[in-house]
Amino acid sequence: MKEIDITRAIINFHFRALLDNIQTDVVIVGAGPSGLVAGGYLARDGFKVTILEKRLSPGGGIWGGGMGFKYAAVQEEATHILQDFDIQFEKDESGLYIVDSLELASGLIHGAIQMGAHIFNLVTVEDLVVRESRVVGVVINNTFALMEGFPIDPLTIKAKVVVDATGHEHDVVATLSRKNDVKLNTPTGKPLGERSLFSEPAEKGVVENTKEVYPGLFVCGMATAAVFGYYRMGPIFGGMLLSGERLAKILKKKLS
Ligand code: 48F
Repeated sequence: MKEIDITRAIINFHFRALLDNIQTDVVIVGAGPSGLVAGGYLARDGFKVTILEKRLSPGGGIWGGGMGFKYAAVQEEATHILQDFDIQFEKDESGLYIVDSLELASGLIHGAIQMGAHIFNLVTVEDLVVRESRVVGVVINNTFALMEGFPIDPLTIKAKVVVDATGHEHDVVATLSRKNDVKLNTPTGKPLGERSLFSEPAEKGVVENTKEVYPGLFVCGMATAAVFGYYRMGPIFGGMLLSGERLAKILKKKLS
């Protein structure tokens, strides 16, 4: 075993994967529950899916359950998604289903990769490529470079559609709106901002508002609440999973 062989193999595999993804069908920004579900289902249906995650660990807001207590709740309507990703759950006396948040995070990551999605961690989407009033790609940089504030120019990925799955931050839509004179598909043409916690309508709102917010740019998961002015819901994850599933159906129709 030679050290140089380890190094060569890692560099070869990484850059082969990266080169294979610089032109893709769907870029999903953010590897939280909604992005992972959408990415997994789309990849399983044969689309090329590239998920970009700025942190070291994909999984977004799943890992901490509620307040660091490692369980999360899921409604019955979403348990078929848990089954698709081979994640165990248990019925609570309230009628809700409870999952171990560590299994939920790792199961969604593993499932999405097994279904064929490509996840790149430590990659931050810092901007978009917009041509003729349409989002046609993302501008990416190394997370550490951005954290340190180094003056390093970014690279780009070309995509048929881009998805903002960045959660509360709604980073992609916020950047599009801030940097360009664009009118979003919202009542004011701008992101409306998230409202305080109200679980039941929040869970419905997140699924209903999974849609195209600007030509070529879709929104799913918690980012929908921030963009369309809905409530947050706390550690109940059915809405996130169903939002990812709904997005996959919408994009499958659009891209087919
Ligand atoms: O927040 P997050 O888990 O997104 P989600 O799918 O799920 C929300 C729930 O976790 C929870 C909730 C549920 O009941 O309220 O909050 O809507 O994951 C979003 C991911 O996007 C990454 C971020 O690190 C996180 O892992 N992210 C955010 N901005 C960027 C990004 C960016 N500019 N580039 C790349 N990744």
